[in-house]
Amino acid sequence: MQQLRTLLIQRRRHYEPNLLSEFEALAATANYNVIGTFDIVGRPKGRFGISTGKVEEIKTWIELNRPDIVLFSPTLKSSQLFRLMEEWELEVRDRTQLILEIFEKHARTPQAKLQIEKARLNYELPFQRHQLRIRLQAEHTGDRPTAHQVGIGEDLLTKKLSELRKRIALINDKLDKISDVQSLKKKKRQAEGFTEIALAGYTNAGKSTLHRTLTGSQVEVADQLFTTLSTKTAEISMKGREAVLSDSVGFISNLPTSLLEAFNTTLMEITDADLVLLVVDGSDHPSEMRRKIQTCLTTFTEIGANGIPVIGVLNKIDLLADYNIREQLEIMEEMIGPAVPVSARTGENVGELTQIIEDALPSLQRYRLNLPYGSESMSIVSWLFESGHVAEREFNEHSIRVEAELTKEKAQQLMNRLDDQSIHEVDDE
Ligand SMILES: Nc1nc2c(ncn2[C@@H]2O[C@H](COP(=O)(O)OP(=O)(O)OP(=O)(O)O)[C@@H](O)[C@H]2O)c(=O)[nH]1
Ligand SMILES: [Mg+2]
Repeated sequence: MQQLRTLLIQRRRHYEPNLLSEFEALAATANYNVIGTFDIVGRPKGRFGISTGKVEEIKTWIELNRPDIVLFSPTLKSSQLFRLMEEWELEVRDRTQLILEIFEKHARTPQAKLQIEKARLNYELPFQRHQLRIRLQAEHTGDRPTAHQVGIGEDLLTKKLSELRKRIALINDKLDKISDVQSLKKKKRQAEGFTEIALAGYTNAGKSTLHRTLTGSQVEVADQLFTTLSTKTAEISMKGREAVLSDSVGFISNLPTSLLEAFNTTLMEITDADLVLLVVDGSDHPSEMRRKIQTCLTTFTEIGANGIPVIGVLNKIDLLADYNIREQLEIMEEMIGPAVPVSARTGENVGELTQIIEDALPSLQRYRLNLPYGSESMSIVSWLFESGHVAEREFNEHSIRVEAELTKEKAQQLMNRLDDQSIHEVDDE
């Protein structure tokens, strides 16, 4: 595909961080060829989003350098985008459209495709409204449209918007069906006693690489933003318990709300976990690393994942000197809590991470079960066997005696099924 010669424009307030290099990485991921950049520091202006002086300055730049397209960060109002396009006689897309394009390019599963279509439709509703109004006005050059003509336009607009809303409702139905199947699978895993661990972190931090190293999965890894969009769950071996590790979509500053909403079932993987591994790219400059961690913590709050135990994973230490590792770890400990340095790529210190994960999981307690011979007891015992919890057993004609290592939650579930005399904690001593 022909690469578009692209001008990137970033507008930010003086207290906002410079995200130009991240904007460039987004543009590169979407296959744009960046030929120039503007970093405009100042207050947002109503008409164009930037001052008319800047609009003129950029117009001159465009006449000289002839880009094919302009990408603008942050997100603009539809009216501002249209005015800039008119002024510069060029297509202008904002950061949200750019992120949507990347998601579209990387979507592999039907669920991810539907989620993105939903996000795009929600994002485009105001644009459709605006475009129809403009078209209507153009049809009445000079004069203002009569009340009757406005009425016809409004009918068209209402029709178009109701079609879009119908499509969104249909997508929601399909997505609900997919998520019903997923939650069934999840319930089954929980019933089987699996511990759920989720990888989370800024996009490109190395989550999928760590997933491969810890589980041997073949998830896609690339030096691009948003390579992973759908959740992949695989078993991870942990001493004395069964656990799954899930890899899913990464975070970014100012993730468009429409995307956050559309991906909420995917993000639930994190909300529902017993433990979250927050993967951080240690090769970033400390201030950049702080900004990304802050974004992750804010996103946790937005998706309701607060309160879940978190272990910080300082990744890519193969690129760091010992001195930098210590400095970055201090930042992580201050912002997140316990943190472990690893290289997901070389596998360095990953054994240590596994140990720390095991220690962080709720500890197992040994229980003794005395059960009468019968089908109900057999089904409990076979579940205990299948899930590898049985430490000792003794069968005779009338009863079954089993000792099993269980989490407190699991034991509570069993207690609800059994009478009080049948299950007891066993002291380690
Ligand atoms: N040097 C080094 N590079 C790494 C390490 N871990 C991951 N990477 C590289 O970082 C880039 C991103 O890795 P991914 O595993 O795809 O990152 P991700 O967090 O899953 O990214 P998204 O799915 O796009 O959000 C790839 O080029 C990896 O090879 C590491 O420990 N050391
Ligand atoms: Mg990934």
